[in-house]
Amino acid sequence: MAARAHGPNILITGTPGTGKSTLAAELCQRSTLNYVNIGEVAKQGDLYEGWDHIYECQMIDEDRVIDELEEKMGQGGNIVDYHSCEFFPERWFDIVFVLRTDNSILYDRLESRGYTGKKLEDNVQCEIFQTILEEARDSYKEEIVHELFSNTPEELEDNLEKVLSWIEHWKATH
Ligand code: DAT
Repeated sequence: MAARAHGPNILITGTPGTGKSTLAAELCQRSTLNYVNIGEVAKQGDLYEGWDHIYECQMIDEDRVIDELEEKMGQGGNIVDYHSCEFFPERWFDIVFVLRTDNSILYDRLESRGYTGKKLEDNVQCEIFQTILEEARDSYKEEIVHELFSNTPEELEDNLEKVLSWIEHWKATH
């Protein structure tokens, strides 16, 4: 099959709670692209390499996740959602969106998700220090990395329209 026969591959990344899965799921509803939630891929294939005692969660086995997705990503047409971005092969993505949320809004979202203590504080710090944005800029060509603000339903709608028009443009030019 020709490379990217099913369309472009898009990475949606950002601190937990910035709205990645909300945006990615809605984009998949409104386009022909396929939703790839890395947390779900790891869960379905039991692709873990141990327990993280600090954050009390499974640690995903990055190499096995990459092997699992390699063929699908080669075909194209995927929207990948994950809160980290440096371990993916750079060649996988045609564009990278980094979602950003104001600290106080993010704090409330994570608290209502049940995050407390260190997990809550560290995730808010991660957003304050723009950790994921810098990781994306270090890992991918600068011109394909775009920051999107995701504080309000209006911004969510703007982001949907921006990404959908980028997808249409990609399809018209490939
Ligand atoms: P993530 O997948 O990055 O962890 P999410 O999509 O689960 O984040 O969103 C976290 C919560 O915030 C969820 O209750 C939906 C809400 N949300 C997401 N984007 C939003 C936006 N732009 N405006 C208001 N609420 C939003």
